[in-house]
Amino acid sequence: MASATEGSAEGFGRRLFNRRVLVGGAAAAAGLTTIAAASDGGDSAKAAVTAPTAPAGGAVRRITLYAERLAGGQMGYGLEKGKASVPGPLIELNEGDTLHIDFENTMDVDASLHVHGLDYEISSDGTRMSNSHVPPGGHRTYTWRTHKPGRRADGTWQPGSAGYWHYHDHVVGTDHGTGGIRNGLYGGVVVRRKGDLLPDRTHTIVFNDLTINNLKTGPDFKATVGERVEIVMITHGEYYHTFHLHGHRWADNRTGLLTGPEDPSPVIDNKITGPADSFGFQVIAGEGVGAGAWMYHCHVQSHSDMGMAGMFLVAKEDGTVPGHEGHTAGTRKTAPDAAAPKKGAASGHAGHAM
Ligand SMILES: [Cu+2]
Repeated sequence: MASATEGSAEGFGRRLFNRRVLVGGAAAAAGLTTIAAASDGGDSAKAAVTAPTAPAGGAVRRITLYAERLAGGQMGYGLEKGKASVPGPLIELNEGDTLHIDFENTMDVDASLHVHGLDYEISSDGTRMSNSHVPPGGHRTYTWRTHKPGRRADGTWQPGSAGYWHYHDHVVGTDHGTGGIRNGLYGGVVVRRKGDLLPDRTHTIVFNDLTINNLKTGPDFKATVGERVEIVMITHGEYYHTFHLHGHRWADNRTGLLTGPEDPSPVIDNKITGPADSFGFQVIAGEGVGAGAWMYHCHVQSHSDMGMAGMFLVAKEDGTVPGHEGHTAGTRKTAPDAAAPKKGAASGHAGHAM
């Protein structure tokens, strides 16, 4: 294990939770969402979408974010003092929104906030080189802006900010924040475009070195069959990984969703991902396959064997998960994975290629 988190992740698991910060002003829909069933004919693209969607952006919001030391040498971001988590809170915006973040560094080392994908001035870069980091006990306001897509003056097309992004420290340990990221100073950002489908629940999964969310074995995520579940997937650290989810698949595009039968986006259930990559998608939990303990994992075999696996627990309406006896994927020596190598070939490679 090439991770400073080794030995510290145990006992940290119950600390894990994702605080969801909805900055754009839209309330996440509570109930089940449905899309009118698409017919098999050409009219399906016209089927009315009845699921809740993101509103237009343009709001100006302010939050406070704390950087804190956690047990076992870990570090986290939190919305309240004493409530830091790994990953940090998921921050949601709508295209056009501006977010002012009053950042307080409660730690005894310099820390910062650096975001991917959004618009910011150099004073909000979060790097030592731009003197936009925060000393121990200090405060700083970082401002993130977003914009809608549009036509530039020269007629070319400018992409909007909508997407699955992330933020992280950029100064702890090294001038690249290597120590901060390794210890847990990271979190997800979702920027939605007007009309984007809103999920019932969102889970953030971060492959960080050989951990998931800085845990030695991947955390389990819960949903009820039929819920629209959004996954925000981020990678950090030293390695390339492949993210695989059992029983569900998604479109390899901005939203992870197809817009209709003619949408050319590839549909996948496995995606290669490297340091600082991020992507996201939505699935209907158990759609076509039913409730169950559906594994997700890195599909680099030695990585999954070393614990980079967890469960997407899709419960029936009565709350039970068929076939789930309470263990997590990462605690099994040999994953019960139909796609895994033949019996006997999946174990014994711990340390391989590390
Ligand atoms: Cu991996």
